[in-house]
Amino acid sequence: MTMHALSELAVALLDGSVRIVDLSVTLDGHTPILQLPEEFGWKQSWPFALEEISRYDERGPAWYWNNIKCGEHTGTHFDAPIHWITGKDHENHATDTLPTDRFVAPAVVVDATSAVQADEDFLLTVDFLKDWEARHGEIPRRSWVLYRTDWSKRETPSEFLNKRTDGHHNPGWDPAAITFLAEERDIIGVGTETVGTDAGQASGQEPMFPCHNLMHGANKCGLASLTNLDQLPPTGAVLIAAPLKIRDGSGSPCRVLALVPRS
Ligand code: 23J
Ligand code: MN
Repeated sequence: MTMHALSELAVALLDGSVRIVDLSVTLDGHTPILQLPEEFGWKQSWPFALEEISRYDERGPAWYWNNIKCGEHTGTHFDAPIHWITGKDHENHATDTLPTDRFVAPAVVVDATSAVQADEDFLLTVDFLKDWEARHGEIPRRSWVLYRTDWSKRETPSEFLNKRTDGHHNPGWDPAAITFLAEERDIIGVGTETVGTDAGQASGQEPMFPCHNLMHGANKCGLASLTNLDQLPPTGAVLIAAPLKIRDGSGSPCRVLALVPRS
């Protein structure tokens, strides 16, 4: 008699042969957020803020709760296809309408830490992905591709955002790599450790913000500000990443968890 996969999972979660790795950053007033370019900065994204309503005190003797406030793209967050103009005409492309199969899916981890150590503006290429595939097998369709850079290990918000006089500097994508993943591998989306899914200098790429442009143009999703990617195997993890069900939302902070076989 074969057990159902879910019964096996339930046992594995209990006996520790499947671990749960938290890929999310903590939200507080210091959580780094993207600054929009001055010329478009009519409104800026709200940083995360918390207002205490009561904490077992005169404002509420038995209950603790807070008001919270932030932009949709704050901390570890989900980018829905509707986020970018190229994705605006897809169906079911917003946080409330995305099919739930986007929220639980396998993940592969492409380790580019040494390339990024040598060049903080490193752009991941098709050749890099094909070299990864030669070692780990073809990237399965309907999976997340997580771009490990160890960028999340940067200790201060200013080191993490890495803003200089000529703008932000952090790794990103060669546009052809995004087209390859979207069209030839039919992935769910990509996840990065940086504040957004694109390079710091992506406003100067062609097309500008290629990951946003081409991923969302292909009705695919993004995850940004991930952490703990160094705790994942190159293949074999299952990701749970679901945005809040904001009506017509472009994205949402989310708790991203990875189920990982204990090695
Ligand atoms: C708008 C413009 C550029 C970027 C972003 C948003 C994000 O990173 C985001 O969180 O979607 S890079
Ligand atoms: Mn975003």
